[in-house]
Parts: sequence; C-alpha cells; structure tokens
Amino acid sequence: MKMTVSGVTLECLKGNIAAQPDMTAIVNAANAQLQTGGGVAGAIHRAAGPGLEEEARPLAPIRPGEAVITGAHRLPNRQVIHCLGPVYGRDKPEAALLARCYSNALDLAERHRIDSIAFPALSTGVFGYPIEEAAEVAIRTIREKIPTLRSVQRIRFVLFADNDLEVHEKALSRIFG
Ligand code: AR6
Repeated sequence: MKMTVSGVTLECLKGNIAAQPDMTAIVNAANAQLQTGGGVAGAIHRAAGPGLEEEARPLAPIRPGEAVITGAHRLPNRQVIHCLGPVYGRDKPEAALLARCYSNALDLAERHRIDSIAFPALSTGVFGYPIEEAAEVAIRTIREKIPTLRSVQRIRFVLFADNDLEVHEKALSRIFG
C-alpha cells in the first residue's frame, strides 16, 4: 500500500526491516543498552555486524521515547536510528512515549538530511504493545509531523506478519482517508 500526503509518500509492506536497501535510514526497536537482542534488534545487528554495537555503546543507555543515530555498517542503508519504545504496562504513559519515538526519529532524520526512513512496529513484539493501538499512535504521530518535514520524503512501515500489515493499512486509510 502506498499513498502520498503533502508530498510525503507513506508505504506499508510485509518484510524484514534489515533488508530495505532502497531506504536511506532504518529504525531499530532497540533496548536501553543499544545491544543486539531478539526481533528487530537481532536482525539489524546480525546484518550490520559488530561495528554497529561498538559505535552505539557510548550512546547508551537511552530512556523510553528517546532515539539516537548511528551509521549502518554492513547494512545496505546509510544510517540506523535506534528508538527505545515503552514496555506496555510498565513505562507510562505508553502512548506518549511511543509517539515520542516516532517524533524523535523523524526529527533526527531531518537533522541528518535523510530522505527515506523505514520503521518497524516499535514496542509490538517483546515489549507487548497491542498492534492496533500502536499503529494508531504511530500513524497519528506521523500525520502531525508531516507538515514539519523538509528532507524526509518517504516513510515506510515494514511489518513482519500479515495481520500487522493489515492493521497498518487500515489505520493509514482511516487516519488519512
Ligand atoms: N523486520 C521487521 N519487523 C520485525 C522483525 C524484522 N526482522 N523482527 C520482528 N519484527 P521487537 P519491541 C516485528 O520485539 O517490542 C529486542 O530484543 C515483531 O513481530 O523486535 O520494541 C530488543 O533488544 C513486532 O511486531 O521490538 C528489546 O529488548 C515488532 O517487529 C526489545 O526486543 C517489534 O518487535 C524491543 O521490543
């Protein structure tokens, strides 16, 4: 699915966040220590190689809602933006913290003149955020940010499961429809 809103292209597809060679930056669903882990962080660190963890280490720890940027090492991108999403039921208020992840990631992308950025569904795996609620927060935050974007022209959601893709497509249609 693809749509253009005020000159910004929004896309949703099923795939692996670590295999998006046509995007300048990808976003990592990080842990506070910016170390490799399971899910998205595991896939990104495996593909990037050990240099990513070495570069990220001095930037840790980060708090829920925060984002930091590094190079992409062996990944086919220019940069990785690492976001720490909230743990659902623990880091409160969850929605505000999740919104800050998307907002901070887009601010960093702008500062680094990034034209395209791919997001996974932050917090919806190990951190337990229900996918429908998370999609709503992510897409509403992006809608609020679009008028401020100058560099970013393409935003992609990369979802791992058919259901997650469907939820994001529906939320995009509802929120921008
Ligand atoms: N590409 C795209 N999406 C993926 C991929 C992938 N390769 N792998 C999983 N997903 P998670 P979180 C989906 O757990 O909830 C880590 O261990 C997954 O199905 O990666 O923010 C870190 O070290 C889910 O919908 O991130 C942290 O400790 C979504 O991506 C913690 O988990 C996010 O799942 C972060 O938890």
